[in-house]
Order: sequence, then C-alpha cells, then structure tokens
Amino acid sequence: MTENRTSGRLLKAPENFITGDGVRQVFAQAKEGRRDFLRSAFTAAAAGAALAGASAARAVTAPADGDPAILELPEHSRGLGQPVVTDGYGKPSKHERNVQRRQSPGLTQTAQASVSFAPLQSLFGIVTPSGLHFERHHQGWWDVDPSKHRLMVNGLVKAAKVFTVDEIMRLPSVSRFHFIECGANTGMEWGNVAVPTVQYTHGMLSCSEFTGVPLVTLLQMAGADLKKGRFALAEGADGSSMTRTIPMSLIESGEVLVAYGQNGEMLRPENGYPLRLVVPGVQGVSWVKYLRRIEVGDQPWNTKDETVHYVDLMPDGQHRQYTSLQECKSVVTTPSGGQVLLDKGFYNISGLAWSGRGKIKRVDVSVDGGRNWRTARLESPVLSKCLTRFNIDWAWDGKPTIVQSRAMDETGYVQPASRQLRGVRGTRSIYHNNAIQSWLVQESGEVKNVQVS
Ligand SMILES: Nc1nc2c(c(=O)[nH]1)N[C@H]1C(S)=C(S)[C@@H](COP(=O)(O)O)O[C@H]1N2
Ligand SMILES: [Mo]
Repeated sequence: MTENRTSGRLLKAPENFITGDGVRQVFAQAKEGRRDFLRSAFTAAAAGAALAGASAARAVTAPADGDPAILELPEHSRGLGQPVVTDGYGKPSKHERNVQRRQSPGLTQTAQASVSFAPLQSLFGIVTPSGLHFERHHQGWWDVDPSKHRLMVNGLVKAAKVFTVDEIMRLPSVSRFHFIECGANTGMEWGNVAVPTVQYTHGMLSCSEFTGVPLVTLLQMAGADLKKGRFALAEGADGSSMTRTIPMSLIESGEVLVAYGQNGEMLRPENGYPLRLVVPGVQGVSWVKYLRRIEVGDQPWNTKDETVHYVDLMPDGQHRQYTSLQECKSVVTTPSGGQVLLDKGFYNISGLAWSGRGKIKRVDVSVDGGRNWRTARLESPVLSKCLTRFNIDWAWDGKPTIVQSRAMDETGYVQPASRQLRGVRGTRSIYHNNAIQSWLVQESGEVKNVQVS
C-alpha cells in the first residue's frame, strides 16, 4: 500500500543547501515493516479496560501495512505547549528554515545593488508571503520614516501638490492581486543553461495583494492636464535615482496604484515602505519604490533606466526601447531543478502562469519533451495580471523525461519555445525572456535545468 504524506519531505534534500529543497507532495512506499503488538499507553489502557470487562473494547491498532509509530503518543500530545506569542510578530516553523530568499552567488558585486530570489519551488497557491517576496535594489533599501515621507505631484498640473502618507491613506482605497516580475527574470538563460533551480531561473517573480490609491486620483487632485500630459515620470527616494516613464493610458485606466499595503499589512521596507508604485503587467523596474515624485509631461523622459538598462539588444545590434509589458509566461515549480523524485509513481505537477496583458486562458503541460501536450487545471482565482496556479496529474514511469509548461493568455498569445524567441531576439539579450522552461527528470529522480532545441 502507498501512503500519501502531504506535508512530509519524502524526497532526499539536495546536498547543496543553495539548490533549494525537495518536492513536498509525493506518494511513496511506507518503508517500515509491520509490528503487530500494542504499543501506546492509549491502547494499553484500552486493553486494560477490556480485561476489566468493559463492554466495547476500544483498542487502537495500526493498520497492518501502516506505520506503527502512529500508536506512540509524541511529546506534543502529552505535554503543555508554548504560551501565546506575545512578543511580537509570528514566524514560520523552524522546520521550514530552508525556505528562504537567496542571492545567486557571483551575480552582483555588492549586496546593495543586488537581487534576492523568491523560493518558488516551496510556495503554494499564488500569493508570495511578504518575507519571501523577491528583492531588487539598485542602491540598497531603507526603512523610511512614514511621518517624514512626502509624495509630490508636479509638471503639467494646475498647482504642484505634496501629499503626506496619512493624507494618501485617508483617500478611497482599492486592493488588488498582481504579480511583479523583474524584466531581467530568466535573463541568465538567454545563451544557455545558467542556473540550477527555479528559484534562480524564475525567482524574480512575486505576487501580492496590494492596497492603495489609484494614481489617477492624485493626478486629478493636483489638476493634471491629461490631454497634453500623456506621460508621467515616477521617481524614488533612494539614492538610485530610479525614474521611469509611465504612459498615461495605463494610469487613466485606474490600474496604476500608489500602494502602501501588501498582503494585508504595510509594505515591507525592502519592497518600498511606505509608498510604492504598482504598475500591473509592467516589468518590475517601473514599480518605483519609496515613491517621492510624479511628474506629468508630454513625452517620455528617456532616463538612464530606460535607455541604458531595460532595453532589448536585438540580433542586428540595435537596442529596442520601452518593451515594458511582461508577455505571457509559465513555469513548472514541481518538479523543478534541484529536486529529487524518490520513486516512480504518482506526482502532482504544479506551476505558475502569468501575463502582463490580462488573464491566463490555458496552460498545457508536456511530460515528453514537447511531443504531446495535455491541458492543466487552472486553480481559482484566475485574475488579470496576476499569477495563476496550475496543476496536472502525472504517473512517472521512472524513465528519463522532460517536463514543460506552455501558457496562453486571453489575447490568444502563446508562450514561445526558446528557439522561436531566439529566432526573433537573438541570444545576447538580457531582458524579457518568456520562453518555455524545460526540466529533465533523470532516471535517478534528480531534476535538472536543460534547454531543448
Ligand atoms: N526606488 C527604487 N525603486 C525600484 C528599484 C530600486 O532600486 N529603487 N528597483 C526596481 C526594480 S529593477 C524592480 S525589479 C522592482 C523590485 O521590487 P521588489 O524589490 O519589491 O521585488 O523594484 C523597482 N523599483
Ligand atoms: Mo528589475
């Protein structure tokens, strides 16, 4: 008989701490033999009661092929537990300490202008816990005092206006789930396989419920000229001079938020506390953190982060600019690189799909390197410009094979194979790699990042 342990780690943990932890849900053979004597105080007492002539004996015995340890009452079933957590903020279980954001060794020279990647292989559903949200800083992060922070709206407005955080929090608010993906996510994979795990290939991706005020409300309060002012410049308060042009069409739709909330609480300092711009569907760099200024203007600004960086190097050597929308993409997170499948048999293939253009319509999964595709189940909710969780059943026959996912969004756009993408974009680009990801499951059960031609 097989046993379904949904929370146990039946997979061997990879030796290298860096490469991420194991698949969580597997069916595996119960390894321990059967023991057919009564063991626990519980059952001994029940047996005693039976001897004493009690009518219905309630002896509990382990099923013949089950784990007899179930009959031993552990310490936590007999003793007194911990008192309520009065000393502050709750923390994850100590058994989960392997689930962390991680820096890719050698990727950047300083930890201030760096990235920490979200452990996608360990997450369920669509929301990224705030303490595991990826980070990208160009000049380090700050814990800015909200009582001193200000946001100015200027440029093509009737009168420049300065808001305090309290003033912004008094305005009508909205809460929306959206993904944020750095334009450089999966950027290391343009030439060839570069990194071992999904945390490093796709971990510049997170998803939260953001709460804030539509930016258009603040622009209206300042009397912005939305006829002439077809662009806005967003500026951050950190030392990176992070400035990005946002098209007014996105702002007018009401989607762009000046957010202060993330997953039910204030933003984390690493994610822009106390104010950040939320620009759904657009690459992360436009989600300016520590937001201090919005300028309304009549043309794009061509700032450093839109001329030197976040441009696409095309095969002819020219740079393509303002390709800010994150196109439809997906990735299988289980099984994924660095994980080890213990045995052949049943697995739940699970992954994430998203599109900067709207909702995910369909995800197909291949377990034979792209020859055959089956349509996966999309788990609810399926929201616009948000991560969508997909699942599909798989019985692994124990032979080496390649697992892939391919997403389609509501516009009908289909996620490309890397060969298709390279045909248009070449191999020397950095940004906006939304190609299909391939994971090789080896006979040993070890899963590896590979690229298929
Ligand atoms: N002020 C400021 N805003 C910023 C950045 C920054 O360095 N400074 N980095 C940008 C980049 S490149 C990305 S991908 C996202 C990352 O957001 P996160 O750190 O909350 O994940 O923030 C963007 N906003
Ligand atoms: Mo980014």
